[in-house]
Amino acid sequence: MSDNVATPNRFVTIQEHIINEQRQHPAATGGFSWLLSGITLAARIISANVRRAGIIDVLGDAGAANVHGEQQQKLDLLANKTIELCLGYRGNVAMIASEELDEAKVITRGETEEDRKYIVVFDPLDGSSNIDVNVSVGTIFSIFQRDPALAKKSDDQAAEILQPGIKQLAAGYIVYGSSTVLVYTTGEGVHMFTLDPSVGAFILHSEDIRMPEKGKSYSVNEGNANSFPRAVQKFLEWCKTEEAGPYSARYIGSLVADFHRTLLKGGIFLYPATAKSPNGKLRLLYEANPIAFLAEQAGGEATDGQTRILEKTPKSLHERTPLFVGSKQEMERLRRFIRDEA
Ligand code: AHM
Ligand code: MG
Repeated sequence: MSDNVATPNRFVTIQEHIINEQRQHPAATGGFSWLLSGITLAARIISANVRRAGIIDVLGDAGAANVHGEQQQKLDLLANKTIELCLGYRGNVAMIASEELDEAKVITRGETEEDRKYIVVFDPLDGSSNIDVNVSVGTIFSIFQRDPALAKKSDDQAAEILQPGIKQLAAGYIVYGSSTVLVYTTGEGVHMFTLDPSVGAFILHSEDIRMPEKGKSYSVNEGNANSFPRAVQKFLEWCKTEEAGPYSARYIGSLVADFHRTLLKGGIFLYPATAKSPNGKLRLLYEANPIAFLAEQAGGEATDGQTRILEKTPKSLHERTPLFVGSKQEMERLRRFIRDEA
């Protein structure tokens, strides 16, 4: 067994891991670790609710639509509230924004204005339309430092959130699958933890995960293929040829779960522009950015077909983007099809 896998002789909790990472930055005050621990607390609470869905009354529509016009599920709202509560009292969060909130929320509970230096954006329960049928769902988060220069340019304080993904301090996701797994990066590799529900702790599973350079599957909602850009259609045709493998198709319909497989096994995930979603379906700030940060940290790539995701500057909170993310070889092959069709 390799050294970076938890064995009965070595249990590393996520708290310990975060503190060890922080020690490598002598100027760190510990505030950032405190913030990350708020996210892990929220993850444990959401996981407990997801695990009891069907027993407690959390399944089904909440009876309202979010800013995207999508029906909110009870668990969407519960997960959103849980994260708000777990972060809102940490004292160093200035603003939060979420898929389920129409607008960014300014948090005023910090001790001083200087303490309130972080912005957290999140998708509280990604893939929630799958929850009623017991399919994996997840939480995605992304953390930025405030940028007062951006605020000065606008009357809207939320303008500080509109930073390119390259400025993320940390990002990660929790997948509520056959086990609950948390994956995060602070820009120094990608690390994965498994929740031990009996003791309520996230235990290190593997450090510095590398995405294989090539995988065996592609992941896309092919029901929309007729309206994909021609280059994407051609790439998918190629994936089915003998020359290519052929690749296997794997699509769960929960970004977190589809990306988690891609991270560990390699391959490619695609959500291109479609007739129904001409700018793509997924949201730049709290879906594509954190996933792109993790992918790059693991040696993979993420683009919108033209531009590296992490270099896109969002113009609005809920901006959508096409997303192509995966192993180096599949991303290079896709790029060639896109170039040939240009
Ligand atoms: P959600 O955040 O409202 O749950 O929507 C995002 C989800 C992603 O998890 C997933 O990749 C995608 O929507 C699936 O979309 P589709 O059903 O069009 O394939
Ligand atoms: Mg989502």
